Amino acid sequence: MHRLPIMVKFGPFHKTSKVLNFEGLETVLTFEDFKASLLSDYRLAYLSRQCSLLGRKEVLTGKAKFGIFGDGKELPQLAWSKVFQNGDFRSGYYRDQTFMMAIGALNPESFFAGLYAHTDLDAEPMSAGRQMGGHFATHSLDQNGNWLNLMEQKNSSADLSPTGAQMPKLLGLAQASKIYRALPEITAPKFTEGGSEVAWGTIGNASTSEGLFFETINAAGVLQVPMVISVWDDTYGISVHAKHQTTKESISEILSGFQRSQNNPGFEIIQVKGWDYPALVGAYESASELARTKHIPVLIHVTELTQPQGHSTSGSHERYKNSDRLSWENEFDCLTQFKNWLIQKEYCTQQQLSHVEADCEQEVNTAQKSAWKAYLAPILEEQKNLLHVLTPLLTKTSNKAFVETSINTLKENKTPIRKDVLTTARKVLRQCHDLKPIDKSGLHDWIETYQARQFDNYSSFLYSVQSEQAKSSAVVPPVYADGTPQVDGRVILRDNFEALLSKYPEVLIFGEDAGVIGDVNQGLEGLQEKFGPLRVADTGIREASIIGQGIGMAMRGLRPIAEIQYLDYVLYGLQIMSDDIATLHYRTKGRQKAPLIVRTRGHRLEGIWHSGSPMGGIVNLLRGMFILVPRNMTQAAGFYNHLMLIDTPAMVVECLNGYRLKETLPENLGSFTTPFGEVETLKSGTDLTIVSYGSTLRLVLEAAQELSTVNINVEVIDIQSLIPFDLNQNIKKSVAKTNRLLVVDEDVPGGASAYILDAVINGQQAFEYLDSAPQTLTAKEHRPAYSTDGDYFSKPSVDDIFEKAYAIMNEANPAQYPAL
Ligand SMILES: Cc1ncc(C[n+]2csc(CCOP(=O)(O)OP(=O)(O)O)c2C)c(N)n1
Ligand SMILES: [Mg+2]
Repeated sequence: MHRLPIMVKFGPFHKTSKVLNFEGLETVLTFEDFKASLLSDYRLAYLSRQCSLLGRKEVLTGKAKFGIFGDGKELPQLAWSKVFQNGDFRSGYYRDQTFMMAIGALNPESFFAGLYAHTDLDAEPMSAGRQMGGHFATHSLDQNGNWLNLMEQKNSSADLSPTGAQMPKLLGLAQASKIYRALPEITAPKFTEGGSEVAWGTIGNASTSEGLFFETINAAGVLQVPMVISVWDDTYGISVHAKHQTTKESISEILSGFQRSQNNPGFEIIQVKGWDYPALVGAYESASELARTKHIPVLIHVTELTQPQGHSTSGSHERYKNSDRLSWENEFDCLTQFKNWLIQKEYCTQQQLSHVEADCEQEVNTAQKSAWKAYLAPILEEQKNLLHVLTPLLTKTSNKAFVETSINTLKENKTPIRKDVLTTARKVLRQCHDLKPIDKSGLHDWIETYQARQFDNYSSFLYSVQSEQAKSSAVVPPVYADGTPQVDGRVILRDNFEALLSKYPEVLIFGEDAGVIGDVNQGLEGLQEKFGPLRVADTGIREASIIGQGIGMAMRGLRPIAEIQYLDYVLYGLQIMSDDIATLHYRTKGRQKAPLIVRTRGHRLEGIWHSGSPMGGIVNLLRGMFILVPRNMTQAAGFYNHLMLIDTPAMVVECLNGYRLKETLPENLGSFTTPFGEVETLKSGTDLTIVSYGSTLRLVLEAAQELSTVNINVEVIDIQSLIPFDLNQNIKKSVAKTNRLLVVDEDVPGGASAYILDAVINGQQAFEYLDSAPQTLTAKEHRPAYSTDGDYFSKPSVDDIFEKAYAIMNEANPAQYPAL
């Protein structure tokens, strides 16, 4: 679609006027061009509106499952799109279809493809049908997972449904510009040109009630990053009025304390009515200018917006809006107001606009039909193929009547979905249970092939290609010089981080107390002095947006290491890791990534909030990330080095009680690697396999020592890497030797121990080698109590491990191991 540059200033129009085009160059626009640009804006707004209207019908008539649209928010998005430049990023939510159309990333046909969940990425580039319609994205990666040149395109990070979840990454997307501007030694032509890229956020008025919003706003003010956040204010959050959402019912009013002043940096806060085209264009121009040139964050509160069709297809807004409100929404619909303004100013005639409207209606109808046909075509083909396989069975089976019904039901289905197809195949297989294997092998094969193909459609790309390759890549062991001294574990980490910061200019480490004092355990001691306050940085106490900084910067080519001070406080960042990072590669079918490393420390130390080990929750919520649990700092450093070579987001949990334990300092800092998904046997044995990880391993080894005094020879295995988990199945090999298994874990019962047991017993099929019931030894259900006695009575102890292992042996051979 041809769209013309914008006017710098609105006012009386002279024969020619100065304008700013998309590249920021001044050009001259004639009055005719200017009018044409207005008409083209009206056209796009109207086109987008028609998509919303027809979209709702498609859901209500059953062709699509759910619809949430951008009607009522068209005008501000047009104004925004005029100042959005190549290299810029959007982090928004489901109302932004007009903007996505304006930057050329969405058209009516792909809009409908998204509504129908078309699984072809060419037809549905946002997510290949994995996300609901209205969840937008552009591609940052090519089909092989390599970065595209983000400076040659307009970018949108992939949307999320949880309200406010677009905020944390927005901070990082904006901060990347600040880093690139301040550190020109980072060569990143695909991501920046002198840090002039703006990160643009959008959020609904009600969603500003979320903590993530306030946390991000405050952090952006502190960091002074080029972030422009637009609040689309339609007074409601589904049915809930602003009076229940926002103090004084106005987000810009309550945030007015953030307004910058002459001497005090802060936000620029702009309030503008969502139906006032010239005011909107002016607001976005000045926001862009401030953010782009001066890195000043801006909040644009766009008020008086409407929802012509209510919130979504799930309900009707007549239930909660009174007739006054509904008639006001009618009158102040931004499209209506824009049209009135165009006519009143004599920029367009009624006739011109009617013509455009008729055109758009036709275009949208045609696009819908074509998208539906394209969505359905492969499934109709699959249906046809299956019917070919099924029909011959009729002459063979004794259940002909049932099979015939199944076949006819499928045949008569003119709009099948894949579930209809596969479920018929599986049902007929059951109905043909009387047939010999040879007679139904065709159907068997068809089902197998079909299911395998659907893996690509619905389950692929949870992890990147690189991360798959890394699982089998060669490991670089640590090298030790003769007579190398033993040092505190934290020194190994510190010196290794120093090596990484020197080797990779794009590495940044930040977190609470990470800067000046070099983290609470001195693993970054002296590194801020050496590498500067941007590369080794203190942050506010705000875990979710620390993660967000990491996500956004990783999406723009940097290699952030975000530090969460303690494992117990990962919970504050867990939601956004789970919703955003862990799903990003999957939800874009491999077209976006955020190779963020989350560094934290935990396991047993002291008290309820400094010795938690909620690893079960973490492994369950963070599928899509690597979860690494090194037992010492050399293993941890090796993981950091290894992660730098791949693009998978990961969390590394250092042992909180291991920083002062002595380890030998390797020579090849920054380059030795700890393998992913590989266990390490710390002690070999023949009677019982004990698997564990992290801090608990030391207790296991101590117990193993004592067990040997009563002739129990246990094999001790360090899992090291919970995700990926023991790819070579070495635990199973150990169990094949010992025939007994004990999982020792300091998480709650049914936490990480259940994950481990499932992986070994079901995943590795180790049950066939077991002579004793597989056992787990875990912490108590409650959080660990304070002090040494609290630890002893809350977490597994050497005594507990000894007794549990002994009991297993006693049960197996009471004569040799009489009850204690
Ligand atoms: C964390 C979370 N809570 C609840 C919801 C359900 N939900 C979806 S949209 C919405 C209202 C959002 O209103 P607002 O932010 O004003 O945006 P609008 O839809 O009005 O544009 C709610 C409650 C959600 N998606 N995520
Ligand atoms: Mg709202």
